[in-house]
Amino acid sequence: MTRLTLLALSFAVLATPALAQMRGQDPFADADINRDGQITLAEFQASRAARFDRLDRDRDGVIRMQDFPRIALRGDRGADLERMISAADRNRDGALTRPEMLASPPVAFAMADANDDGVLTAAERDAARARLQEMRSARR
Ligand SMILES: [Ca+2]
Ligand SMILES: [Ca+2]
Ligand SMILES: [Ca+2]
Repeated sequence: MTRLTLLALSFAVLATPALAQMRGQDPFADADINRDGQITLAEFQASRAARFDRLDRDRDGVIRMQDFPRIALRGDRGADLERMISAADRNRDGALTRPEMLASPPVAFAMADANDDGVLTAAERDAARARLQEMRSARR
């Protein structure tokens, strides 16, 4: 897989209407937990755990395609969610557990961390968002 494909995958779930309550389509929106303007890997992982909890709407500890109403999964969006689940679903049972999600590589973080110092600055996040916009418009 190309790096761009991996980035697209990691952003994919954010495009689902089931996540409409989340801010926009920005995987870093809620990640700066201590509000110092930078996102560490630990903060990013914590925000992924929170995202899992939001996706696991019936609180059974797993995310499945069946958790989402069909209307939320029309067209590309269903495919995007399916790709996200299968990318992290280590034991291939079609369900994504919290440990599975947290154990999957933090691709969005790695892609955005341009200088590989383990911290995302605002500038690095802006650059990642710009790349995402480019990919989205290229897909249309
Ligand atoms: Ca921070
Ligand atoms: Ca699984
Ligand atoms: Ca960095």
